Amino acid sequence: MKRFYLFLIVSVLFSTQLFSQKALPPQPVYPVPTKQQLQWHKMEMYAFIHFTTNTFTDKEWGYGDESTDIFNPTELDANQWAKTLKETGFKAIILTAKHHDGFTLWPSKYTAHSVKNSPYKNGKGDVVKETSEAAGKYGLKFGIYLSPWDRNHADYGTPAYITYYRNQLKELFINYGTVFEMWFDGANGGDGYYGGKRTSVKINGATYYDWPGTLELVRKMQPQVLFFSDAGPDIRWVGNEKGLAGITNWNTITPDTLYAGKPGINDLLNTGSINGSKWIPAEVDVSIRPGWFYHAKEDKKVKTPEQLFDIYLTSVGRGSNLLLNIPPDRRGLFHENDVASLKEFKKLLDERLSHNLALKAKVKASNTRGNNKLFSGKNITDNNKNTYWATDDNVVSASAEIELKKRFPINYVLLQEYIALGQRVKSFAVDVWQNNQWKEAATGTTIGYKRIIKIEPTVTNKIRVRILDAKASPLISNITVY
Ligand code: FUL
Repeated sequence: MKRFYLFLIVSVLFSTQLFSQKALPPQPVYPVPTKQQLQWHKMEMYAFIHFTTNTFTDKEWGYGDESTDIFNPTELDANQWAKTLKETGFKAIILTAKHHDGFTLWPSKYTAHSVKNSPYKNGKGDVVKETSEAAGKYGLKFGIYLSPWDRNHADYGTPAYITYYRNQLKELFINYGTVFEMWFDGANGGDGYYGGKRTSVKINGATYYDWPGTLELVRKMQPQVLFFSDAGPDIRWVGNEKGLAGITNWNTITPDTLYAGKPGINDLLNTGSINGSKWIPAEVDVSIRPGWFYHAKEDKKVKTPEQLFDIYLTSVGRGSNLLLNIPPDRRGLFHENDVASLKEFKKLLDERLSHNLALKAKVKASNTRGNNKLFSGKNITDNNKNTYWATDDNVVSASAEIELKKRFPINYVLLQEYIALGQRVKSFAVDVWQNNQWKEAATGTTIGYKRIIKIEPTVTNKIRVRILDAKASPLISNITVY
C-alpha cells in the first residue's frame, strides 16, 4: 500500500509540470545586459544639448582660441530645456560640459578657459549645475559629454593633459549628482590653439588616453554610470549621425574586432554581430538641425515632426535608443522652431503609437514551453513586460495568433523580446487576416528590446507573428498593434 502511495505522488508531481524539465524557465543566451543596461534600454529617448562658444561664433568645432568674453547667453533657462523635453517624451539630458574647443560650462578650477571668466552671470554662472538641477526638477536623468580632444589646452598630447582630463571628471562626478551616461567622443582633427602653439597634435587614440584607468576612476566615484564610445564598453556608437540603426541590429558585438580606421567599422557598429561576445547596444545620435550647435541660418532647417517620427522608427523602432540633439540658441533657449517641432512630434507619437488595439487580446500560440501557463502566448498582450511567451527549448520557429476584439484599421505592429535572458530572434514575419486567409504584411530580422514595423494600412481582426528562426527558444514579452 505504501509503495502505491509513493508511486501516486511521484506520478502526480511529474504530470503537474512543476517538476518537468520543460516547464523550467529558459536558460539565458549569453551575453545578457547588465541591470544598468536593462534600465537604459527602457529609456528609449533622451536629448543631447550642444552648447559652448561655438553657439556665439557660428562654428561647429571651435579652434580653442575663442575669447571667454563671447560666451554670453542673455536668457539662459535650463528649466525651459527640461520642461520641453519632459513634455515631449524625453527621459534624460546629456550636456556638452566641454566640447573640442576646451571651454568648460562649469567653473572648473583647473582652467581659465571657462564660464567663470565669461560675462554670463558675471562669471558666477554654472551651466552644468543649472542643467543637472533642471533635469532633476523635471524627473529627467542627467548625462555628461566631456570631449577628450581639447584644442585649447597647452598640455594636450602629453601625460599632463590626462591628469587634467581626470581632474575635470572628478569635478563633474563629485559635484553634480548622479550621472547615468558618460559620453566619450572619438573625434580628433589634429590642429588647434593648444595654449598658443597653434599647431597640430596627433595622438595615438588606442593608447594615449589610457581609457581603462579613466573608466576605473569614474566607476569608483559612480559605479552605476554607463560609458558610451565608438566601441563601448557599455553603449556603442551606431556608425552614422543620420538617425539610422541597422535594420538588423544585434545588441551584441565583439569589442576586440573594433578599432578606429578599420575598414567597414561603421557598418559593423550599425548592425552589431550575431555572435558578439559582449552586450554593447547601439545609441543613435542625431541632431534636430543640420549642425550640432545652434546657427541662426539653420532656423528653417529644423527637422519636421514627420522627419523626427521617421527617425524614431529607425532608431527606437529598431531596438536602439535615440539621442536627439537640440542646441540652445544665443539666448540660451531652445529656439521656437525646435520647440514647435518637438511638440508636434510628440503628438504624432501619441496619435500613432499609443492606442494599443491588441491590449488583453486573445492569443493562440503554436507552441508553449512545457504547456505551462507561465509562458503562455497571452503574456504578449498582458501589458506586462516582465512576462513573456516562450517555446520549448528545441523550438526556434513558432507562431502566435492575436485575435482583436473587432476589426480595426491597423498601421503598426510593435514587438519586444524579453532581452534580460539575451537577444534571440534572427528572423520573423507578420501576417494579417484578410479575405479569410493570412496575408504576409512584413518580414524582419532582429527584434531586440523593441521593433516597430509600419505595415500597409489594413482593416483586420487578426494578426499573426511568425518567429522563423532564433538562437534559442524565442522569448516575446510584448506585441502591440496600432
Ligand atoms: C562628433 C563631434 O565632433 C561633433 O561636434 C558632435 O559633438 C558629435 C556628437 O560628435 O564626434
